[in-house]
Amino acid sequence: MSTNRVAVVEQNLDDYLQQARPAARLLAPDEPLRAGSRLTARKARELFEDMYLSRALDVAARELKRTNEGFYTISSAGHEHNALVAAQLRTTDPCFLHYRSGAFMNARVRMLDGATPTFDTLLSFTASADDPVSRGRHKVWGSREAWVPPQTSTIASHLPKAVGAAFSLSRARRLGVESPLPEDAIVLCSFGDASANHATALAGVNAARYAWRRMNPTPVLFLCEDNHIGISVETPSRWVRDTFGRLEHLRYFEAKGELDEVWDGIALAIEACRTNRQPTFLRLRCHRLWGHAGTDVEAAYLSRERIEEVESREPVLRAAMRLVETGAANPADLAALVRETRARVIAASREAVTRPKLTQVAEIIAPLAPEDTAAWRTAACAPIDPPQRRVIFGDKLPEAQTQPTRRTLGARINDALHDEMIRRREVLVFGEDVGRKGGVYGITQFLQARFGRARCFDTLLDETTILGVAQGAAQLGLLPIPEISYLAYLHNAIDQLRGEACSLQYFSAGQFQNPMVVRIAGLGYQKGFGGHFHNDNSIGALREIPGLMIAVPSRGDDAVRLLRACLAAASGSGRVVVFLEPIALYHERDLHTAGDGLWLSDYPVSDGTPESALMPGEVGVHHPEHDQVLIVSYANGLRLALRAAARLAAQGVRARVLDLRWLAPLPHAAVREHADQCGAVLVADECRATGAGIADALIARLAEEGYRKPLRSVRGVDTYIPLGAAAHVVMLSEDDIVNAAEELVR
Ligand SMILES: Cc1ncc(C[n+]2csc(CCOP(=O)(O)OP(=O)(O)O)c2C)c(N)n1
Repeated sequence: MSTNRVAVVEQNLDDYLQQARPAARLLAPDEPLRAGSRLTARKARELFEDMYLSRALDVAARELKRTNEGFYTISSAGHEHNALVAAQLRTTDPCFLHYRSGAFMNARVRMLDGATPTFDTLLSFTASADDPVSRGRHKVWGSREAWVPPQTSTIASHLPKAVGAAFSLSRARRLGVESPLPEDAIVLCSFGDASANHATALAGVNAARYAWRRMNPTPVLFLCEDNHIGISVETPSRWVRDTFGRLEHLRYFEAKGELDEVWDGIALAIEACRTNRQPTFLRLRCHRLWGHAGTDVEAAYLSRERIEEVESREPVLRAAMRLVETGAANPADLAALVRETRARVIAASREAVTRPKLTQVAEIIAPLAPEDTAAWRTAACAPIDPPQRRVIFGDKLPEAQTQPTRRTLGARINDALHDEMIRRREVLVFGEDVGRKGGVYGITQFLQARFGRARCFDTLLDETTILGVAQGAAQLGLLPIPEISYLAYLHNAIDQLRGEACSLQYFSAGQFQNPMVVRIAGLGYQKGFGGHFHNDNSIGALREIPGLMIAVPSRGDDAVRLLRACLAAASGSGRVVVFLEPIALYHERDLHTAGDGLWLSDYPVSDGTPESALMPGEVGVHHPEHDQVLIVSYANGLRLALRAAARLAAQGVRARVLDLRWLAPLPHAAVREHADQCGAVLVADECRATGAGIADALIARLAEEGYRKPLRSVRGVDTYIPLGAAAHVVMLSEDDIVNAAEELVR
């Protein structure tokens, strides 16, 4: 068997077009291919152009790989019928795409003036900095003008955000948030048949059905491009239909057969989705040509007969046959089109390889973490409309002077959420139990009653969905504050932050954003729930995510000012921010002795002064007059460190305490400044020894910068947190801090 199946498939098309006889009568441009079909001859010829262009680009991709000038060979060959979907959507229907979407994109950008899909695609294959989507960072299918947020070749991870976008179409409108999309827009999300089994895909479909069941318009069209195989593993026959074809709250359609039949099948699905605003599933029969990617030798797991059978059914050849047989085109014209397309693609690929590549670190990472602290501060500190505050807070303004105002961390976060929802009408607060109950710890209390169910609502029990919905909502102009009720619950869903939310600006060169502030209740020491899962002192998985910002308040007044900065960074620069709340301090009132009330705080009003917010790098300093040892900490560790400092003072050791407040980016400059003013540095890192990297990072930085004074760290033990008293054996303690500080100064 010839190992070059690319050449075989190309030859099959050429052979057919050479020997085919024109139909007895050519169709007029507006005539349908078959009586009753909605596909006209003109449209069918356009589709063939888009489909064959995709094929020629796939051929070029393999040639570029062979000459080591191109870097991507996951092809669209055999999936070209997806062009028929694109051609029946509008460019104002957002699309989250499968990686085999070459023909889809050609048909979609055809609707835009001046689009250059051939060259754009070649620039992306060759990882050129001129690639208009990712600017050389990855091969992605995407387009700002055509509303296609880029996806890398991840599988299934885009379904939840597509559902979030569909859900948010009407939600944004209802809240008066300006929408660039028309009222009857729908959201398309495509994926493969093997990917349809992925937990994230099932989460997406489930979330869409659930949202619809709860009477939320959710016009998402799930397009399953079913080629019956995932890399080498065959999908059982009828699996997709068996799995998705009989679900309540999901309309199900199939499209297969000849070009015009596929067209008409797709039309029904799109129409149903657009008209009913209901989640809709469309199975599109596809055939995968040439293996999973250029590196995959299909012959290793598929028989020759099977490969040839697929080649005989492939959609470009079938489309050519259908066009010729129906008289929509004559074979000579199609042959000329094929020849001309091949020549054009080859010429463009020669040009593409000469285009610049990314070479500088600064250039590569520029869109990863855009920062504009001056603008963030202005936005974060601006006064909030007094009449609106009076409506929401009544006579109980959080800063009211007429009564004792000092309140706990939890209460202050709640106050700040109120203020931010007043300030920004696009803010949504959602998660498990945040609505009617007001959160497990009461942090979102009253928000639903005061701002309505459209702005503060309970979600289904799935963190992947929560973070997916946040992304979709954010892409449509809303500013989500999703809540993850416990830090340990994040881990089943962290790909939504790591692989998706934080990578969007990077892979779209800043053209798409999904700003959000994810509130996560976490860390150890809490008295209500013991044991692992509700106590989790490990944040390494967050700290390593490129571009993610992490703020960690420990006191109420700080929390208010940090939350403002987080929202301003999200809103102003599209940043994804985690606001990590130490559960054990939510309702803490005291610092040293019962009843001292030193962990309560007043409410810092947003009054236009720069102190109304705390930007990255702005640390908290306690006992600045002390200089014997600097104790650097955060969250629960701050409270332990302050208590330890008091004990140390009684023993004549003068400890200054620095609260990091931001764990990403870490405030290295501020730490260095105070370290220089003190005789030693002790990092009190409440996370387990390898679970945060805070102590590692700070000490390494000081050491590398030539800090010559004594350095030490104390940390939690590397273990899950056990139940009961055993927890205190493995978590960082006040004694650990006191002992280490004493040793340091001795
Ligand atoms: C989370 C994850 N697991 C596994 C993979 C590896 N992988 C990439 S594509 C693929 C097969 C997908 O098959 P299917 O969904 O049928 O799409 P097709 O490639 O056939 O179009 C696999 C297993 C991946 N990219 N991501």
